[in-house]
Amino acid sequence: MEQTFVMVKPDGVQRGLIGEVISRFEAKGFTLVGLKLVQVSKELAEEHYDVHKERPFFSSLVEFICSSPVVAMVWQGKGVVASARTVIGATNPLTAAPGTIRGNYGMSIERNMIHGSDAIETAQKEISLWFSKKELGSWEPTMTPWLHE
Ligand code: IDP
Ligand code: MG
Repeated sequence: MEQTFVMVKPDGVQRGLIGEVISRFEAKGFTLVGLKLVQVSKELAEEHYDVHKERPFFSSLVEFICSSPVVAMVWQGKGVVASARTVIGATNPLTAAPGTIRGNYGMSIERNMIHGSDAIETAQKEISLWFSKKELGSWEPTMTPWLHE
């Protein structure tokens, strides 16, 4: 089953929006299979954002992600990678569609509250970077037949 990595960034945690993020994915129908609060190390942040290492904002992004705890999650479900990105909204919260998490709660690209993997392959890489196999649950919610034919 498809899985994606979602992280509530330090600003989302500090603003008390962890529950809001979890509620959105739960209500949509996705299944939570991994969840933890992490004080991120510089090494982990640099590895996670490795594709952006040449960008001018890389060092301030890494510093920000390490500045206060994040909440790391793995969500599972059909089409969850692309769907989570839709629920999260565009990178810049000012132009993110209303109704999306970033559209509803953010104003700045440097403080856009949440991360979601951008492709199935990236999701697999990020899940194994952030979680050990033992930390991931395997379960099927009893509501599944009410969400899928
Ligand atoms: P995404 O989070 O929507 O996938 P990416 O382009 O992968 O966006 O960028 C990763 C993160 O880097 C963004 O969520 C944002 O926090 C930060 N970022 C992206 N572009 C900029 C920028 O132009 N200035 C400052 N920070 C940026
Ligand atoms: Mg990205």
